[in-house]
Amino acid sequence: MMTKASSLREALKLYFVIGSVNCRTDPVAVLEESLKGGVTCFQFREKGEGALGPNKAELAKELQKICKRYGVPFFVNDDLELMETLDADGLHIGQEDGDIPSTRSRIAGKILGVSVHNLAEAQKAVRIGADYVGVGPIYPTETKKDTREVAGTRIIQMFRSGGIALPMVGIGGIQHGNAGAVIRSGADGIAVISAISLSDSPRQAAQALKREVNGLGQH
Ligand code: 3NM
Repeated sequence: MMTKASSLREALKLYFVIGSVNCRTDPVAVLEESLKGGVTCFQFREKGEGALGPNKAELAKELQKICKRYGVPFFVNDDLELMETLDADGLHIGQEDGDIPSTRSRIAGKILGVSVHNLAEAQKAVRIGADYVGVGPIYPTETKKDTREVAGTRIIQMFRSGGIALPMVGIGGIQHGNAGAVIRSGADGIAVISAISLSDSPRQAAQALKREVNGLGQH
């Protein structure tokens, strides 16, 4: 498992997030295609209307197996028990997802990602020992209903100039054409749901995003 910040930064470049409700077809196939297209890490986020209940663990296991096959980290959103049961690579939590410091101590040795929306939250994430932060929504999104206000890429610049050096990804409405701006603002990577999961070709969508993240795509 990677622990060094440099390899984590690399792994965060093209961060794909889904649960069953985010896909029009089989999530297992969607994930595998996205990995063929160059996704660098994955988060299982089984949330929202129509999400699976306790049997979500079965789907999570299948998705984890594919990530292992491709050598890509597998993170679990907001479910410490599931993360522990699967011995996943890490956990991602939001500000509303329980006590962050105690979560940190429970998952020593695993990657902890925290969603933050302002400098104070980002500074707190640094203090409690988060390994990376997710910042959003950068752009308007249809995928998550209860987001904060759209922040724009300026929030990433503001975090960086405010001294937040932690590995960082932007999330929310990121797609081909606006992904490069997120990186140029100082993020290490982009986290996306629909740009890949709802694409007719998750593989091609991932490829195009990867090129853009690597500075080879549209500007
Ligand atoms: N978190 P899409 S926005 C899961 O702002 C999530 O913290 C957000 O989906 C935040 O890539 C978001 O389809 C949804 O816009 C991202």
